[in-house]
Amino acid sequence: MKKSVPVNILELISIEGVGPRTVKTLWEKLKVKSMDDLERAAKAGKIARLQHFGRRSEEKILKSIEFRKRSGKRSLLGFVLPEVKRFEAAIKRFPEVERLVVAGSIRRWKETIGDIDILAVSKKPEKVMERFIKLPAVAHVYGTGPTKTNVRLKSGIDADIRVVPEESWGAALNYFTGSKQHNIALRELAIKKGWKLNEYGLFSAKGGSASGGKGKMLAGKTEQDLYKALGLSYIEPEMREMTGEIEAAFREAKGVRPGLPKLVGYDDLKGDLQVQTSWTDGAASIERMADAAEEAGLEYIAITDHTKSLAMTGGLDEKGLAKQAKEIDAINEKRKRRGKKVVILKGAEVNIGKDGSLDIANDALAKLDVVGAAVHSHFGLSRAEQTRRIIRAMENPHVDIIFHLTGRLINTRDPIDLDIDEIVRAAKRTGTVLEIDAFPDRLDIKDEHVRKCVEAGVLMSIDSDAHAPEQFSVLKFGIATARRGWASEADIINTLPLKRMLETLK
Ligand code: DGT
Ligand code: CA
Ligand code: CA
Ligand code: ZN
Repeated sequence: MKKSVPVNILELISIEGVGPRTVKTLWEKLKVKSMDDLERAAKAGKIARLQHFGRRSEEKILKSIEFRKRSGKRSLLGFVLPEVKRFEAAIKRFPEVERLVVAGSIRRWKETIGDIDILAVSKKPEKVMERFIKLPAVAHVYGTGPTKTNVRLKSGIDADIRVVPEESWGAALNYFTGSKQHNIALRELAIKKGWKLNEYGLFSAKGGSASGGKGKMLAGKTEQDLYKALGLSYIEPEMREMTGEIEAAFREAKGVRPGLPKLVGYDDLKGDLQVQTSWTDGAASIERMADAAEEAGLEYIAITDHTKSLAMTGGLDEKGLAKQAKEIDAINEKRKRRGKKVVILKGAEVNIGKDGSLDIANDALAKLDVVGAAVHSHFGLSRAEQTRRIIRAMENPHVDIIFHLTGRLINTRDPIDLDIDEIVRAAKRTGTVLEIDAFPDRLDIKDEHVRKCVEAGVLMSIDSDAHAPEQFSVLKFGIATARRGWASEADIINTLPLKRMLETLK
């Protein structure tokens, strides 16, 4: 099949606006095999002349290709983490490895990552390197030495491994976790005290090192003792981005407010307020999604299928929502009898029109437990128009949450243009929750926006946007985004138990 149709389908459909049917037409009519072919055809005006295409779709395709090239090669953390975990587990099984952590941007839970930085403790580093380069996942060895090796994996991602001595573990972990800017600030703090900080430890005199230099080792066996010796409270990896965490950690250590936030924890969510089912574009029934949520340790979920103006998803109208409500009542009854814990809430992901109007009547919205509203079209409006549109939706007394506020798809689609500060003020004024959509290519709102909400006292939800039972596993990326935005448990509405969560909604 591949020989008779030599088309790079995955590459082509990764371009926004190009689906399998378009790929077929482009191949049949223009022999387009790759992104480069497509770009050439579009620039020559050949796409516009095809039936059902036209100049606008040609321009859209060119814009998407340009975006793809611009966004480069950083990988989405959520898409590569399963592979990273498998790789990590394989190395942990080496008998010579005593300790192992994946550091770098992965430990800081950045939304995209450049490479995998692995740090290990071993008394036989050469043996570790020998086994490491023989792992089946390794495609190419850039370089290997007694304590450091760089490779490329078969998936195309680069990985580094470094072996450090046990007594330097904390200093090395801190150094290789970064960020680089955070490290530099810590090193400057040390220098101010007349000390030296490097990946081997914190030393009392310049020129010291664990392996024989002058100066006494002051700290560095653990990260905790390192921060403490520098006069700081411990800073979580997600906050190490040089956005004020050093100052906050100083204040915390001295008992001055505001200190460091106590970040929302990875086990703190009690519910999920955005879940799709096979009533629209999800893959599974309401009941299966509830069972999966139960397995994921949740206590409640809101079913939020799309509404009627998203025709391609089979969006529900008022009648459809009423029918679904009856089914939810019946399923809740049945689950209760069987002693199941997860309560299913009635909701919707209501579509916001160009002017901020909603496609479901208010009396139908009033019957739902949770109303989410979201933008799915008109991504190109001006900042003023987009901002006004969202604020109008927030002003609807039934709209509890704005789902994936900016509509961005990381590496694929830019966010809509918004005045975020004005949106945050409007959310505060109207009591509307802003969602952190946890889907790995959304993470929307992003960490910076979370920080603004925390400062303004605007509540957020962390939702999976699950379209299939296994997708509750993405919630951790939303929690990480909240932590990167300095959010505490009290900032996240779905850390509340069901009754209090419902009372807190608008
Ligand atoms: P990435 O891989 O682009 O997503 O970002 P990181 O943060 O993982 O950076 P990477 O892989 O270049 O380096 C890993 C860590 O090593 C980084 O977070 C901090 C530390 N590091 C790297 N280069 C420097 C440097 O020039 N100075 C200092 N102080 N630390 C560095
Ligand atoms: Ca890295
Ligand atoms: Ca690296
Ligand atoms: Zn959907």
